[in-house]
Parts: sequence; C-alpha cells; structure tokens
Amino acid sequence: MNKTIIVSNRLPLQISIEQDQLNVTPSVGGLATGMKSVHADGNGLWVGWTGITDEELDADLKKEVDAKVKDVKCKAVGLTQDDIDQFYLGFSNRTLWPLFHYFLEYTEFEDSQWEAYKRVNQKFAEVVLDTIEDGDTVWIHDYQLLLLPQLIKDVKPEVTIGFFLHIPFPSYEIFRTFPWREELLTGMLGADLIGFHTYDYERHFLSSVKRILRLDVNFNEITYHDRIVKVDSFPMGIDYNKFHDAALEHDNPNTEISELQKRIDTHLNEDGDKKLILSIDRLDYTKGIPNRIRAFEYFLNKHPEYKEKVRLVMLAVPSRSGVPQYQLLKKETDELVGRINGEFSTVSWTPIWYFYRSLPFENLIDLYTSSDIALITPVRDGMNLVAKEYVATRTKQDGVLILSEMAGAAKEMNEALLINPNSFEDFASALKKALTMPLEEQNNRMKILQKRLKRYDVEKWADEFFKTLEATNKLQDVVVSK
Ligand code: GDG
Repeated sequence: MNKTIIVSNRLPLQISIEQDQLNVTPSVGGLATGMKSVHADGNGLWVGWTGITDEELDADLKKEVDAKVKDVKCKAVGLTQDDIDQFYLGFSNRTLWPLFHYFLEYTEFEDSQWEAYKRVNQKFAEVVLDTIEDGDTVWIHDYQLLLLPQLIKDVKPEVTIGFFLHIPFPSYEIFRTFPWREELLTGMLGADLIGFHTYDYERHFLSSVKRILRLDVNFNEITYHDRIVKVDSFPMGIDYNKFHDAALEHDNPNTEISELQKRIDTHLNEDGDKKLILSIDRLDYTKGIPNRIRAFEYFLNKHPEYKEKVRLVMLAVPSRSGVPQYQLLKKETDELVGRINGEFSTVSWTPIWYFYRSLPFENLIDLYTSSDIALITPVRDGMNLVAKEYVATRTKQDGVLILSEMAGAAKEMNEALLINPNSFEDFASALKKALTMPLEEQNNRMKILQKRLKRYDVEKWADEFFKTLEATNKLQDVVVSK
C-alpha cells in the first residue's frame, strides 16, 4: 500500500525530558490540523526534527525517543547543536528568512552556513529515502527544506513530490542577489507541484525560473528535463470551527472566567466606552511591531480625544532569540513601549498593555473575543493566520480588522481595512474609521469574511493541494507515455 510522507523542519510534537522521564505530546498548530487527514491515513508518516539535539540524547534515550515518536507515526531526523546553529539559526533564519521578506540589509551570505544547509537537507533526505518506496507521495514544507525535493527525486524518480512555501517568494530583483540561486531553484524543481500562498509569490518564482534557469514556462507549468513541474497558489486557511467554537464556549455563562479575562473586564468596566485594540505576533522584524507602536503614538497625538478611551493590547511571542536582530528588536520594542507608556499614562490608564510571552490557547481566545479592533500590520508576511483567527472568533459579527496590504492574507480579505504599514496617516485614519464604524457595517464586513474563511479552512487547503498533486502525477504519466 502506498504511503504519504509529510516532511517539515519540526515534528508536530513537544518532547521534554524531566527527571529522566521522557514526555511526548502532540502540538496542535494549524499545520498539524491541516495535515490531520493525510497523517492519520493508514500509512501516513511525518518526518522532522524533535527539538532535542543529538548531544542531549545518549543511546538509550535516543532509542526511547525513536520508539515514542514512532507510536505517533513520526520519524525523527537527528540534528546536532552545530546543525541548529548553522542551518536553523544560521542559513534559514539569517539568510533565507530576511531575503525572502525583503530585508536585504539583514541578509548574510556565509559559505559555511550554506554548506550546513546542504548537509542538513541531505540528513532529511536520508531519513526519507530510508522509508520511501516507488509510488509513495511526499509533501515537504517550507524554506528550511528547499533542496530536499531534488535530493529525493534524484534517487527516487518514481515518487510524487509536493512542496509548499509558507513565506513569500521574493521578486526576481531580490532573489537574483542570492549567491546560490541556481542550486536553490533546481532544488525546488525536484517537486512535481510547488505551492505558494498567493499568485504574486507564484509569479515571482516563475519569473526567477525563467530568467535565471532559462527554462520553458507555459502558464504555470515548467518543463524541466523530461518532467513537468506545476506551480500554483493555495492560500492557507485556519481551523475555523476550532476558533469559532472556542469563542462560543467563551461566551457561555457557565464557562469559568480566566484571570486575564477578569483584568480585561475590569478595564472595560472602568469606563463604558473604552475600546481594546489587539495585536498578536511572534516578535519578528517582519511583523512591523515598532512601526505599529509609533503609529499608535501618532494616532494619540493626532486624535487626543481618544486618550484614556483606547488601549493597545500587544502580545509579542518570543522567537529566535539566538539571532542578534531579534535581540535588538526586543530592546527596541521594550524601549518604545516604556517611552510611550511613560509619556501618556494617567492614574487610571496605560495606553499599551505589553505581554512578551506565549499565552495558552484559552487566553488567546480571551484576547480575540474582547478586542474591538485587531491591528495586524506586518511589513511583509507570507499569509498571517492571526488575522483569520480574529475573524473566526467574532461570533456576534462585530469588530474591525485593520490589516497590512503586505500580508498574504490581504489578498483574500478585502472587507478588512487594508493599510500600507509604512504610512502613519493610513494607520491613524483606519483606526479612526474602525473606532467610529457603525455596527451594521462591522456586521456586513465580518459576515463576508467569515463565510469565506469557513468555506476555505485548513483542511480544505490541504485537500486542494493533495488533489492537485495527484492530478500532477497523472499529468507526468501522460508526458512519459507520449
Ligand atoms: C508563518 C508565516 C504564515 C501566536 N501567539 C500565540 C499563539 N500564536 C499562534 C497564532 C497563529 C500562529 O501562532 C502564528 O501564525 P502566523 O501565520 O500569524 O505567523 P508565523 O508564525 O510567522 O507563520 C506566515 C504561516 O507560517 C502559515 O503558513 O501565515 O506568513 O510567517 O496560529 O494563533 N498560539 C498560542 N499562544 C500564543 O501566545 N497558543
């Protein structure tokens, strides 16, 4: 029986070792939900890193990890601390991440890190090749594994390979600066289907393939050696029902009220017309956090009548703190929040509530359901699922989403207030518009957004990708038999 193998940098598991006791718990992120049906399928397997380096495991513990991981239909790729430093914190997050998000000034081109990237992609290939057979299907995820499709295809031409990129693919003018551009593109072209969140990323990729590799591109099909590689866009959805149902449960008077919710309620009750503006992101320079804080300051100065009437609740989730730019961003954010709170606070009001931590899912729902406005303003973002989650939790169809044009999600969310995240004027007028928007208009916009997100949820996304992958496979049969 043929099987499907999912490959991502991290396995959808949390593994911890406490007092020599090994605990393995599945993590319930969006990707794991989308992959559920594929993975749960009789012969599904997920390949990736466990989050524990080889150095942390002696032979016995490694055996135990492998066994427990196998129980949940996963297979571990062993990575050393040096791999993590060079491949993950290094090439993936200091080269590919900034370059693909148009942060050329942060992009490092280091030969040694490129070597590590190739070495680790090879490690992933070896684990996959160890279990794969002709007729199997592989679905590879994201920018850490761009070389993996070709590494598998070279050895096993009879397997079907799909690749999905979760971040933007930059324009040709940016991509051409990359020293190993041919290798990276040919690495991706090992796949039979390459998926992006938006049509723009797709067309940027096709343009680089045409101009750098000089290959024939016919609409969205690339002729590469004797194969056809299909390229398409699949905007990733969320687990809509999970968020919507959690919000309904939150509204249920019998549900226990969290400490966070009590604090929020106190704030709202102090003065009936206080409004909450929410922002949630990983603390990443692509998310536009300092600019958002400055724009909020600009708004308070431009519209002083909103002082003491609005509060920005900002959740910044710690991320990649081993990379210097992220440490600098943390410092900048702390200073900005401190300065603005120092400048504007009164005895009864702090303009910004700032949380630098990850919150449990229930608290995320507290924040989504309590906020009148979501202010999601990345300077560049592949998709942005937070924007979609906010919409899914608005069970009364009220609330306003202000969304950056630079997020992939903006392409499907025209009913949000779309802004250029570099314009303080755009911020201020969108905030004013959101704060004064009649309920009926909020309802009308929310209804359309919800309908769309409910229909195209994360399972549908995975389904569409898979169906297209299967069809691509049939297309190959036609090409081969011609
Ligand atoms: C990459 C791309 C693309 C956040 N804080 C907490 C928490 N979260 C959850 C959110 C959401 C997820 O994390 C963040 O997803 P995003 O899509 O917003 O952003 P990235 O992490 O940058 O993801 C992005 C995505 O991949 C998928 O392709 O959309 O463009 O950059 O689901 O809910 N969850 C919990 N506590 C938190 O404090 N439990």
